[in-house]
Amino acid sequence: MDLILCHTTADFDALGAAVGLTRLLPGSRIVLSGGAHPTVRDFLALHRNEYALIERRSVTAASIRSLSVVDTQKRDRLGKVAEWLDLPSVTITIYDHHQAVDRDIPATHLHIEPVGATTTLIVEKLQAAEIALNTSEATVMALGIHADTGSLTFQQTTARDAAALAWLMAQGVTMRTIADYADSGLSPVLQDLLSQALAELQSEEIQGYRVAWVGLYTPEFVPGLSSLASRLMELTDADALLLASHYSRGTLPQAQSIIEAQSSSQSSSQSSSQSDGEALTLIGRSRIEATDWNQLFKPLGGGGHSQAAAVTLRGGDREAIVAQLMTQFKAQVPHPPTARELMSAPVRTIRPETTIDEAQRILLRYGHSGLSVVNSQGQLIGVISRRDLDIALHHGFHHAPVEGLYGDQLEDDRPPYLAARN
Ligand SMILES: [Mn+2]
Repeated sequence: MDLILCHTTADFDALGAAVGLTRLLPGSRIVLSGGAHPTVRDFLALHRNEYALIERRSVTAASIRSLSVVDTQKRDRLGKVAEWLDLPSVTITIYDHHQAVDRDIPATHLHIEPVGATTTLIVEKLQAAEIALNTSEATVMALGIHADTGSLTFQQTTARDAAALAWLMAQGVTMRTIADYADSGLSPVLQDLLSQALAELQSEEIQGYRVAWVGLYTPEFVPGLSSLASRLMELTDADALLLASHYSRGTLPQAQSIIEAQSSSQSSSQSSSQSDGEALTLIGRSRIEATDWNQLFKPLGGGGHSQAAAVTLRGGDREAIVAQLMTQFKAQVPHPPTARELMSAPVRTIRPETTIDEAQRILLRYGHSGLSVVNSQGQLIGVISRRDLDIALHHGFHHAPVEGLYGDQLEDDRPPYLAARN
C-alpha cells in the first residue's frame, strides 16, 4: 500500500499536495496523521468523499510499501503515524517547501524547493506527466496555493506558484469554493504557528467560561503574534486566551508589546532596541467582563487594555510565569450572577387588603418591579408584579384590594426540606 501522510492539524497546502500525489501514485491513499485545521475540517465535512482518504486505524502497518510525506520534514509533525517511518523496507519520499529545517525524517527521495506552497511542486510534476485533474482535485490544490501564498501576496510567493495556480484554474477550479475557504490573513510562519497552537492549546472551564492558554517556541521573534492570538480566539471559541511565545534569538522591537496590544494588524514597528537572547512574549486576550490582562501585565512592564494586552520578558522561569498569570487571571473571572446579587432588599410587603392605588405608589416609591403580599402572620401568600398593577389600573380598579390580582396558590421553588420550615 502507498500512503501519503499529511502533518498533524493538516492545512490546505498539505491536503492539496496530498490529493495531487494520489494522481501521481495511482491507488495511493491519504492519511491525516492528526486532525486538520478548522477550516480544512469544515471543507472536508462536505468534500471528504471526493478524495482518497483513509483512516489511520484502518491501515495495517505490514501492508505499507511506501510513504510520501508532504509539507513537513519533522517526525513530531506526524503524530502517531511517525512510527511507520521505522518500518523496514519502506520507501520514504518527502515533498516540502520549508527551508533551513532540521530534517529528522529519514528519506529515500527528497523534493524540497523554495516555492510558496508544497502543492506547487506537485502541480509541476502533474504537468510534466501530462495528467489532467478533475474539478475537485484542482480546487483543493488551488486552495493549497492560496492558503500558503496568501493568494499570491506573501513574500515567499514565486512565479512558479502563480503559474501552478493558473494551470489549476485552467483544469477547472470552482471559484465559489475558493472564495469560501481561501483566507489570506496569516503569513506561512504564522499559519504554521497557528496549527501548532491549535494542537497544543489547553483550556479549562472557569465559571462557565472557556479559558485557554498555549506556549509556543520559535527560533526567532515572529511579528504578528497578536493576529495569531485573535485567530485562535475565533477558531476555538475561547472566552480568554494567554499566548506565550518563547524565542531564542533576534532583535526585539521594544515597542512591540504596546503595538501588538493596540492593533491586530501584522505591521511591526522598527523603533527598536537591538539586543539578542532569549525572550518570552505574552499576549492576553479576553471577552470576559471584569477580567483585566493589562492589570496583570503592568507589574511585568507590559500593558495594553483590559481585554488585550501584551508584554515581553527576558529571562525568568517561563513555565512559572505562565502558571502564575493563569492563576491570577482565573481568580479575576467573575462567577455568574446569583439571585442574591439581583434581588432587592429589604423586601417590601403589602397586605391583601391594600388597594391597587396604594400598591402602585409603594412600587414607584421604591423602584421595585414587584411586591410580596403577606397575611397577618407575615406569611407570603402572593406576589404582585408591576404589570399586574398596570393592567388593573387600566381597567379602573384603583380602589380595589390587591387580593384579586394573585392566585391563591403559592408555588415554592425551594427544595422541600426548606419549604417545610414555614
Ligand atoms: Mn505549506
